[in-house]
Amino acid sequence: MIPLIEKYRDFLPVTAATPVVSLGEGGTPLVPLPRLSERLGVSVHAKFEGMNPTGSFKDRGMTMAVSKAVEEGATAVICASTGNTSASAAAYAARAGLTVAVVIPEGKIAAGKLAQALVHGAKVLSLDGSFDDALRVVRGLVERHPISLVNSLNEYRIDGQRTGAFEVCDDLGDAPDVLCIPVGNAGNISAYWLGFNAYREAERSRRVPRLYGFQAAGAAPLVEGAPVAAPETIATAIRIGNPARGDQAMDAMRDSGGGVSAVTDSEIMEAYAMLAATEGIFCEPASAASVAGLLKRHAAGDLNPGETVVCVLTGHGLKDPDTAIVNAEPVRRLSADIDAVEEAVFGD
Ligand code: AN7
Repeated sequence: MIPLIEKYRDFLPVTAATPVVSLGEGGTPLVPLPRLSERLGVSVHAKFEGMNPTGSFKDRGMTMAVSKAVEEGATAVICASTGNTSASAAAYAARAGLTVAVVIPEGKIAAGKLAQALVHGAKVLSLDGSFDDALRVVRGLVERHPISLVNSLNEYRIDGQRTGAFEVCDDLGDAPDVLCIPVGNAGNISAYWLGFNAYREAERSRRVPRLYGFQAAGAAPLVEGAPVAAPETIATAIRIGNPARGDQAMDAMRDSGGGVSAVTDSEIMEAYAMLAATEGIFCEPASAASVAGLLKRHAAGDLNPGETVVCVLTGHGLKDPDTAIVNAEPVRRLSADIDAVEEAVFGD
């Protein structure tokens, strides 16, 4: 296992004294999507971040945030979360021997993520409110207590998440033309932009991509230009109405020549099902927003033929089994009888 911090040590604010807390994060596959590429006339790849140790991209930032928290003498960490940050914080805190509290919006976190936070021993606190309420509360708490905030407001999280951009460039031999990425609290898209620019400055790549960010239509404050008081979407990971890094992300998209747009829940679920059924990739609904968004940008004429596109699939589909099952064909129940099974398998 090569810890992500070791692989990109030159680009990260660590020293020989930093205790590296790692679970083998990063090094996720850049998977070509041949069917989608043929359909769109561009070369599409998925950066499958679901292959990180806790099943989401959050691990890239969490290895940094928790390593630095230990270096700085913290004994406890806290975050607000729509689910994946809490799963990652819980795992890395367990690894480091820190106590961890996670504050989540009531009833709106996918089953797999909740299971992870619980099994790693986090104190799980469910608020009657949205993610935005949870973040407001934890920001207040860290003012009152010496506890380390590991949301993406923490700069070390952003430092670590820049490595996603580094890996994309290493795999392609340069940056892609276009990066499509879901946007919630707007930390990851901000980190990718910093990463692509840092890599170009270091002459490890020659260009930077256009960034197309995508929010769910019911939770699209950056598209609407104002916070959304009651965000709602099936993609619970990005059910966020007031992104902490919204301005930074908007600047990044503008400077890159890209932009932000919204995708509906039905567009998200179509892309989700298509990826699973025709490309063999099971990502969570929020992640499929990047592919739903690519289809929308393509239809609007925003892509040039033959361009290289990377869609960041931020989390694994196994995070949210309930959404997968509810939206699929029902399981057929049969008697334990060869004729019944034969009819079911070979009949129409
Ligand atoms: C699968 O876990 O905000 O724009 O608290 O889990 O950096 O917030 C999750 C966000 C995209 C959006 N895809 O990233 C949390 C949380 C998945 C996510 C996002 C999230 P940001």
